[in-house]
This record gives sequence, C-alpha cells and structure tokens, in this order.
Amino acid sequence: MADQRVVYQFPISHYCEKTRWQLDHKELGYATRNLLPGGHRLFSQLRAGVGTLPVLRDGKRLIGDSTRIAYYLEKHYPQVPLLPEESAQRRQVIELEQQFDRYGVHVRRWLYGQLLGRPEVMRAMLAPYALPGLVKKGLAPVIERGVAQLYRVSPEPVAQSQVRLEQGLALIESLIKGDPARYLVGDVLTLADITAAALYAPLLSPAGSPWGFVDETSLPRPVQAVLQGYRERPAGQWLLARYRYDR
Ligand SMILES: N[C@@H](CCC(=O)N[C@@H](CS)C(=O)NCC(=O)O)C(=O)O
Repeated sequence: MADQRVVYQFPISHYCEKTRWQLDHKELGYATRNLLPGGHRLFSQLRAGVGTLPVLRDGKRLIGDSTRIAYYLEKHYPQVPLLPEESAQRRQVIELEQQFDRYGVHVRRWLYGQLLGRPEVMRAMLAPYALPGLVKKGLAPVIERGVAQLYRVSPEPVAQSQVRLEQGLALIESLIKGDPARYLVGDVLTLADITAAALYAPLLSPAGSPWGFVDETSLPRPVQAVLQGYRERPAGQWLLARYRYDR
C-alpha cells in the first residue's frame, strides 16, 4: 500500500533517487518524506541504524541504505526483477552496484566542489521544508559548512574525486562498448544501470531528475567545458538515454 511505504529522503540526494527509481520501476507506490539535513540522523539512526538517507519504511519495517533497500525490494517484490537469473550476470550486477555506489561519493564531492557557495544550491536543498525564510537563511551557511566537512569538499579530495568519477564513466563505456543504447549487463535494465545512472545523474541534470537548479551557463567556463564533455561522451549519452527510456 502506497501510504504504508515511505521513502525518507533529501529530494536532491542521488542515493534517494536510486531508491525512488527502483520503486518506480517495480510500480510500487510510495510517499516521500523530506527530512531536514542534520536532524535526519535522529530518525535514521534510531529507526534504521544508519546515519544516511534514504531510509525506506515498508509497513512496519524500516530499512536504511540504498543497497540494503535494493536487495530487500528484490526479495520481497520480485516483479520486474532487476537482478538477472543467470548466475554470472547476477554476480556482475551485484559487483557493479557496489562499484557505482562508491563512484557516487566522488560524483557528489566533485560537484559540490564546483557548486558549494552558490545560493541556488542551498535554496534547492531547503526549498521543500516549510520553514520561515529567516530560519532558512540562518540554516543555509550551517548546512553548507556541514556538507563541506562531511563530504570532504576541499581542493585536493575534489581533484582526486574527478579522477575517480571519470574512471566510472570509462567503466560504463567499456560495458556498453561505446554504444549508449546498450545496458550495462545483458539486454535489459538491471540494478547496475539504475545505480550508475542515478548516481551520475547530478552531473547532467537529465529531464525528469531533481537537479538542474543551477544555470550551467553561469558556471566558470572550464567547469562548463568539463560538464559538456561528460554530456557528449558515450557514458553521458547513455545516462541521458536511460533517463529518457527507462526512468
Ligand atoms: N551508502 C548509503 C549512502 C547514502 C548517502 O550518502 N546519503 C547522503 C545523502 S546523498 C546522506 O544521507 N548524507 C547525510 C549524512 O551522511 O549525514 C546509501 O547507499 O544509502
């Protein structure tokens, strides 16, 4: 029942997007509840034993972490499966889900490295919460500092994260053999595709995704060029195709 299933989320979190996508793919109804960054831990730690979002409530059960949620959903809602039956392919999907989850950390750090400090980022982050304007104004710099600290958004780690995220793009390209129409494993969408596409999506803000609140043309030229390069290469085209055809 949709009202018994709730995704506790930050709307612009790419890990939350991964969980929403999986639920949507399985046509499982759900409501979303936006938790306030920082305050979310009170709920997530106590109720699901994790410090992060997403947390899924399914009836009486609470499950934290997008990977655990993914396997919970595959087990309890096997319709439209996202894990192949065939064992070699299944192993590959499981491995890729783990790998792209790790690349998601680098996508986030590199992107915050380019965007943190721009007012529209905090505006987008705080938009869903019914708080007085003055409170949001006071919270924004606190959350911004928290984000920078929590995700290690400083020049050296940000530069390293760019190298790492580009390794992930190269991995996508080797799996699809350069063809944006292909899936990562086999001939159908799997958990590997959803994980990779959702976790890289903030770089390209595909239509229908919760990003795109920053006007790319207002970014420094070198950053625009990097993003344009990501969009044009086969991995970027693949990601946009996954959003167009499978999201
Ligand atoms: N491994 C976790 C990572 C989730 C994650 O990093 N979520 C971020 C938002 S993108 C979060 O909750 N950050 C707040 C925090 O760490 O306190 C998952 O797959 O669910």
